[in-house]
Amino acid sequence: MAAAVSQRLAGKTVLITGASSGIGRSSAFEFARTSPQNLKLILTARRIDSLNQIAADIVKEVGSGVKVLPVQLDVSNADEVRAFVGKLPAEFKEVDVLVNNAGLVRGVAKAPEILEEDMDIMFKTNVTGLINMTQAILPIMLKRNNGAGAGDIINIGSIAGREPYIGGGIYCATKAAVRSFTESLRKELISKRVRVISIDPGQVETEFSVVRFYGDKSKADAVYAGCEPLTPEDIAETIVFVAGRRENVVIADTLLFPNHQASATIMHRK
Ligand code: NDP
Ligand code: 8X3
Repeated sequence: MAAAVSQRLAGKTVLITGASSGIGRSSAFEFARTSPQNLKLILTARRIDSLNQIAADIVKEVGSGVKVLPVQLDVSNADEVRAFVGKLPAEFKEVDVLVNNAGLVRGVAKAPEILEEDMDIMFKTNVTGLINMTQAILPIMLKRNNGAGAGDIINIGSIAGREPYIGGGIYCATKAAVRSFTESLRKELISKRVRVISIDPGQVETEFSVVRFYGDKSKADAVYAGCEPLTPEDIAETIVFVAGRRENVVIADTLLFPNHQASATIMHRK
């Protein structure tokens, strides 16, 4: 099975947003390990130093069969996203797989205490950023095969997009918007061979909660106290799995929980 996935991914160019940490970073390694002979990876995020280190670590681990291009890109900046494709080197322009992973949560405030700044950054990153990236890359996928199209758009949503919870009014709304956009897109592209895929994780331990609590690591750690969250590698394996299916197979929608979780808020803690 692994060999088939490796063959299907061989020669592809995979673009991952938010690749400097967590799920995006793990996905970069997972793609490289699965198809180490012939793969191109475009890794984007705001922290270019982290991306450079990840690129070096990947090549060190799997060898030069994987070409890695780290690119500083703030997906919340529409001008940067608009200029992004034009600046890609020719050998990286033919993006086959777009993993729209960049995203964040800020705070646990309830209305009417939600900060305007937090609201703005969550919508600009999680929603507008994801849509702008999709619109930038989609024309590349659509013109393949004489207009029949080919490619994968993998959007990272969340259980939060299916089930709003107290203190998550804005984050949940952004992920519900991602879910809705993803479903519209799949319908819009039904006559094309572009696969539109949604992956909704539950609780995953990454920098996510540290960002939510504005850098307060002790508050972030408390989120995972007494339970065993998913790891970013768990989600990365799923991302590579869906991208590695036979071209006619669309894993349209996936919800992943750790074993102690049954909904956004129902969790068993020891
Ligand atoms: P991390 O905080 O570890 O990673 C988030 C990534 O997004 C980082 O690489 C960060 O890079 C990047 N990012 C944030 N803002 C921007 C921006 N404006 N432009 C470009 N990149 C940006 O968290 P996760 O790995 O957990 O999060 C990845 C995705 O998974 C998110 O969409 C999140 O909503 C989703 N998710 C996470 C869950 C969890 O429990 N952890 C559960 C469900 C979904 P940088 O700071 O360098 O820009
Ligand atoms: C992250 C999962 O439940 O913290 O998307 O919103 S949750």
